[in-house]
Amino acid sequence: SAIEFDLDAPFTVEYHDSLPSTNARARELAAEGETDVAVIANEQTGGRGRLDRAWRSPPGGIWLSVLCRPDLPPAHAPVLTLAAAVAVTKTAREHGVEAGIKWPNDVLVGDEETKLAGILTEMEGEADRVSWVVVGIGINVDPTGLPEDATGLCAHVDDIDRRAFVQGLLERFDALRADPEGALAAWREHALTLDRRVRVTSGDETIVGTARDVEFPGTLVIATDDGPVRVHAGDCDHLRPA
Ligand code: BTX
Repeated sequence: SAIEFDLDAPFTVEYHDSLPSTNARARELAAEGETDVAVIANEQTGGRGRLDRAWRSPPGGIWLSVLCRPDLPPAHAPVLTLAAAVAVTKTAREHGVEAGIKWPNDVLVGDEETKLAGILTEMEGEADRVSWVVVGIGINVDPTGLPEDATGLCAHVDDIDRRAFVQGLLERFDALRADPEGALAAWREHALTLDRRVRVTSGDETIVGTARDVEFPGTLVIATDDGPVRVHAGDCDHLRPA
């Protein structure tokens, strides 16, 4: 099939030519008691972003979801989204694409609002420990037919070896998930959002100020005229330059 390639990954890998959503498939596997599985599809017919937005997933992209059961309380799980963003960014740079991270969950190329990749983390669990986490990662390869503000790896480099890309990505994610503080430090190093004027909408609220820092497990600290305001990733609807 188009997507099947032999990976030597730190996860059990399940390939599909086409799926509605790799996150939905990973959630099924979670319900069956599985863990440490990476679900990879060549195409998604019902890919999802945050807040139930649609995620365009044409054939030939990198659409994957990692299912794991980390020893973390649900409130700390956002650090895995940061870890995934770092893994995508470092791997893209290794393949010659100058990517950077926009808080909370987007990987962009260059300074512009051109989205190379998005991450959707879902979880279930009790107050003190997650039962499972699914980290869904969508990376555009061919930008044709994607939204205008999207880009793909092939817009920046001639040739992308998806097998090598996914292999590097999964290895980095595996290392970073075991090292939340390291993931946070690496996030800061690759951030496009810090020290910029931003406008964050969160429900009915709009916060305008300068993005100063990201604190564990992924909270953005914005310096406003009224002092610092902290925004949790899950509460952010949009972040735009201000
Ligand atoms: P998000 O809610 O931050 O971004 C979704 C928004 O991005 C959409 O409303 C649309 O404007 C825009 N968009 C849609 N498709 C694309 C695209 N291919 N490239 C760039 N922009 C786009 C981001 O959500 C999280 C996306 C996670 C996707 C992965 S793919 C594997 C896994 N399975 C699944 O169903 N979702 C995840």
